[in-house]
Amino acid sequence: MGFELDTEHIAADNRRHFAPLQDDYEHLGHQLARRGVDIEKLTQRAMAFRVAVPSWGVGTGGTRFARFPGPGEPRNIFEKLEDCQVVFTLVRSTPGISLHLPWDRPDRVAELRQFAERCGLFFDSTNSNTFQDQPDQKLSYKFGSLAHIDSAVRLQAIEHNLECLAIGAKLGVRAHTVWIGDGGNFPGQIHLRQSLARYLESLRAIYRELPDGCRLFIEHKLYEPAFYATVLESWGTSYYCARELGDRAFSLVDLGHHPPSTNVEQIVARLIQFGKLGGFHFNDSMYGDDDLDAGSIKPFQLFLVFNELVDADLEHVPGFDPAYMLDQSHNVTDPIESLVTSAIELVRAYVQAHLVDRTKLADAQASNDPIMALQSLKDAFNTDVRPILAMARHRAGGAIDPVAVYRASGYRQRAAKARPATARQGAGIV
Ligand SMILES: [Mn+2]
Repeated sequence: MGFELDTEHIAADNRRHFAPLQDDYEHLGHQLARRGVDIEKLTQRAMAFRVAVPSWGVGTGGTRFARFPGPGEPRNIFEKLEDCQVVFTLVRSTPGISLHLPWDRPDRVAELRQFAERCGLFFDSTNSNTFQDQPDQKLSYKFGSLAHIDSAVRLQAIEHNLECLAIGAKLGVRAHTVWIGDGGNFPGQIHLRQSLARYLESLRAIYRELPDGCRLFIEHKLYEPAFYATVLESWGTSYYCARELGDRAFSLVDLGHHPPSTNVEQIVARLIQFGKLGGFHFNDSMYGDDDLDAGSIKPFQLFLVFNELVDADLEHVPGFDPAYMLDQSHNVTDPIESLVTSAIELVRAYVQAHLVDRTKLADAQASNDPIMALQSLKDAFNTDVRPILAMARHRAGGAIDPVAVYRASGYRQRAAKARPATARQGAGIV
């Protein structure tokens, strides 16, 4: 490609920022020491945190009204990996890629895997798509896919998922995620119980073919594209299906797939307790969308979700091994900048959750002291951990000030010259 982000450029910028960062880091270190916290342990945690980037996330997304493409958008999966490499180089916490099929179906799988490895990346999971029709497709998904009334459509949707599993096995992925758009727009359109039974039967056919070392994640969504009833509408139905399928089937929580004002952290806690939390699609939303950047609207909720995750991790809950992925639609931002800042928001919530004084919290709960319980959470949430995040990036070879470095690098301008716009398939978001 010839327009990579220059790591010397990052190093030079870091040298300018290092002295003030060191000051802030030492000051925070003293403050945390008074609370009995070792800042170095938190920095180690921050450096170890990983979240996967979706292959579809480096292109500009869109709404059902319009899509406004930006300059230098990647035109194929190789160019998408180039942009993912930029995100990884800047923040150092995003080496995993969540691959969408068929949007990013590789012609030569081995070549793609090697290319990813040369970029310092790997494929974390595959995602199937039976929510839209492809040009070469025999039967339409207009009225559903895995839960369709016609067994021939269901079979076609199953076979697509089996193809995903085969490609995923060659790429070495550890999970396959299924989200379907099946549902009804009007009361009476679908039989509520029979459609779920058909969905489950289709999933069983997929589950049976799971390669060794691969987990199946099922993703629920309250509504959209179906506006009256979605087949897999809630975490409860998702849990039921995952339990029916077997030990390697898990529920995936997309933060934006619930009604507004839902206690998502409690859903997370329930799924952990029931041994069925498989992974996350992180994003944020104000109303009913699942499109905004993680941590942009409800950072306290994100912190509370991570509080549950860290609590389970510290307790060594058996089988607890959630996969973290971003799933956002970047409609008005440079996708690289959104992915960089979102990845940082996740590390922030993760580190802050590690700051919770769990003894104090347990004591407050045991003595029915809601104010002290809340305060133990707020003490963690209100701690400005930016010096820890910046130091973690710096030590891992990333950028202290990643968005500024990226903008100054001219990467997007070079990409615009190297990648003239072509007609491309519309980006969707699940
Ligand atoms: Mn999702």
